[in-house]
Amino acid sequence: MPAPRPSESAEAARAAAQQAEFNEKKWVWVPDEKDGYLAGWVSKEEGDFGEFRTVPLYALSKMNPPKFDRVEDIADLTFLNEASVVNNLRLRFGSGAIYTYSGLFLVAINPYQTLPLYSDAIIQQYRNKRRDENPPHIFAVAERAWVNMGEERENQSILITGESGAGKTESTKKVIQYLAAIATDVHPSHSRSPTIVSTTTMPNSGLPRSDSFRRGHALSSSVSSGIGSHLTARGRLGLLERQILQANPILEAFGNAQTQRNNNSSRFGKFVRITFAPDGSIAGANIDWYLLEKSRVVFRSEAERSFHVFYQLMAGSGALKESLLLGGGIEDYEYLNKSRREVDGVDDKEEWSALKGALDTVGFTPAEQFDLFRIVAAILHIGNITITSTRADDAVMPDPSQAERVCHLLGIPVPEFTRAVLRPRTLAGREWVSQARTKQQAIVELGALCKTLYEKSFGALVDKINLALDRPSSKSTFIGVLDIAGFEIFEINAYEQLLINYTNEKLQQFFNHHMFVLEQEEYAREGIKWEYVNFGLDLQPTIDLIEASGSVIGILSCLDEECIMPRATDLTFTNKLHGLWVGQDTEPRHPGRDKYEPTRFDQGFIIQHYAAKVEYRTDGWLEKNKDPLNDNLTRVLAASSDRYVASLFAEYAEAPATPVGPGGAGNIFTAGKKRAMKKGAFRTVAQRHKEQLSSLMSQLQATQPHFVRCIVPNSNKKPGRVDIPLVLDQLRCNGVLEGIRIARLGYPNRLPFVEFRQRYEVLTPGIIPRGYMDGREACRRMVKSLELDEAIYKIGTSKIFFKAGVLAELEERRDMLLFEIFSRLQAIARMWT
Ligand code: AD9
Ligand code: MG
Repeated sequence: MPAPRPSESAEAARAAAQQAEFNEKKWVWVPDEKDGYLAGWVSKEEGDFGEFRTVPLYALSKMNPPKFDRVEDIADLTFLNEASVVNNLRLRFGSGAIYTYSGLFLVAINPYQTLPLYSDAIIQQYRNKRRDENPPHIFAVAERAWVNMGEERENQSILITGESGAGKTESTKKVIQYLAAIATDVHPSHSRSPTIVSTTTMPNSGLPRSDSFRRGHALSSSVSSGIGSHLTARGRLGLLERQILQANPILEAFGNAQTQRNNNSSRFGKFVRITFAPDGSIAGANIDWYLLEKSRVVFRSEAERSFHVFYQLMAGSGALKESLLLGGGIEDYEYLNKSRREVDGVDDKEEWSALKGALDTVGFTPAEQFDLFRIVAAILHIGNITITSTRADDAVMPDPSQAERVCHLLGIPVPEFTRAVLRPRTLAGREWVSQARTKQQAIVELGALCKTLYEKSFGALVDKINLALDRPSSKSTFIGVLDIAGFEIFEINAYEQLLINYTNEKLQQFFNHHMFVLEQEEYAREGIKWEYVNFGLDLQPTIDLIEASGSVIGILSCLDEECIMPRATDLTFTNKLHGLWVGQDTEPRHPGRDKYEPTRFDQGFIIQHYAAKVEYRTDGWLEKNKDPLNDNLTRVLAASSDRYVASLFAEYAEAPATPVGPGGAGNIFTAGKKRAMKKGAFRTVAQRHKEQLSSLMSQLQATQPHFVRCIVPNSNKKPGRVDIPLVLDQLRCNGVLEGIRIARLGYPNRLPFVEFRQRYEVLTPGIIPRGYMDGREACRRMVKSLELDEAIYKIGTSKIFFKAGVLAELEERRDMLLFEIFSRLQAIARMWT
């Protein structure tokens, strides 16, 4: 063995001492209710425990030797158990390392403080570098996506999930800022340095794609400015890049709100695709959105706010408010004054200016901006309409002035609006009749109108952004960033949770399948035989249970059916579900049958998801799924004299009135199956979501995916605190532990032959002769001499693969040996001094 250099030997001695100390006991992780896991050692495996804690052996997990402390990739741990994973994350987080890899995942823990991790210098540090050349970082993920896209000419996706407040939207912004910064470096017209211009304007049509990307990399060192607003201020970014960055504050104003968990919570999911021209410069962007929580405009808990834009507008320009008839302040509007009005540390007036600036940059004309705010104002006015009732319980609007404001803003006639709300016309048999609504019905109707107005206007807003930014071309490729709510388990789980969890089940299946394919490729490359099971398919039964339609039915299609049944209720729906899957002779062929259970007390059911069993309560599902708006109202709006309002309801323009069903005034769901559906219109929430999700999935399937998992460290938004049980729950829900489970099915630890030999040859002295020896043969001789069981390793063509835990044992043997050697050296040294 060659003599180690002094600093190396000091380091090695310390490591060896740590390891030796570690070796003295049998260290384990002991489950603990409060802290998740406690470090402990086994004093006795049986018998009298005295004051020690007694735990069954199966509850213990093995601890990794100290060499594995703070590893950058959790997959490198030799004992892959929950406790070790969470301990590693905790140790790293404690030393400011918020990012950690876990195989294919990047785990990001929200620091709840500004860290110096995103400066331009750091961007440069990640430029053109492989994952293992830098500490884990969101920039490394963006960089890899960018390089892969260039080299392999394949679209890329970055899938970011996590629970509310975990940092998904911040991560998304970091990715986009990184891409905008590096793509600007390659864009000739954006560069001011003459050397860059002369180099990048060289014709590059003859070059392979990767070369033109590389060129950008090589030149990027001359760039010294920051990202985001920095760059914008200095004019480094081109208009398109600025527009892309500025699309975000617009989306956040209209789609985000203060909630108890996050002061800037996204109340919708989004998939943002940044498209790149063949030279690596940004060619455009496109945004798809999912599941906007539109009910927030009408109601939310007292501690939360409506969407930011309401408060920004109220803090905004007086002249505009005047033309929107918005007198007074927040306290004067029913839809705002019942809950929180301010967010700590946020100045709505400043945000208003930022929003206006962003709308200008993206290219909204003053008239288009007015349209957006007109809808916001109309909603506030609708909220202030007073409805009372007559003695016969018919709804009336005692003060017409409020409806007049609404109608003025929406460009519709007051009598027709009032009639549509109070006494809509419906077909009863062959007769058209006006049916009076009760006060409660009319209030609900107005609320539904506000939700629809807001959602449609949000859709139009995104369409407009896309029109400004999207320049599709057959030659461009994209990097898509998905920012979508992660798996949710609340005290009470409603329809919204089912849709979110269904989405996450599909995304997890996508991950599992992707990991399976990569693992399979790796084993095949290394010529290793292994019994494959496609872990991606594990989740299919649960997915089928939710989404199946056709010969076997799923929960969502059952709900759709129930929505057009006369006299159906949430209870009849729930019973129908039980009828399908509970009991002896029910749908035995249904693949998802085992994943379904009835609840014992409440009206609901339980689904076995990959993350956990989740109990859903079915109150209100029929209404939520129908999302009904009475078609008297939609027709009035479709005929609005205002072009914007009319365009929002264009799909209802020609709709014939429908016969009344037992459910109330006409909407398509009470009309039975007779009515021909117009394509694009009148779909249930379930249908729309299934379609959107399947379009998202097929886009993702055509990309090379990258996975980011955001974690919220504590429930108090405090820096530096880690609530271990909370983190563990998230690791279970976000698929990190699932990924580890899958890794363990194979041979998770792998070392190139050279590395294996370098590190462990000391354990097999004299086995490998001096001079050259083939790496594979050397490994083969070493494992033989180490007497490793053939079941726990595989030798590939360039790497050796191990089952979990094998490396820990080799480490232990190695460090014991080294410790002995160092002790002896120390003794000798003492003799000489
Ligand atoms: V929600 O599902 O939209 O409610 P997100 O998107 O997961 O949620 P968000 O990105 O909005 O959470 O982060 C919440 C807050 O955490 C931010 O407003 C920041 O104050 C804080 N945060 C998140 N990530 C970082 C970070 N990398 N550095 C500093 C951060 N602060
Ligand atoms: Mg968010």
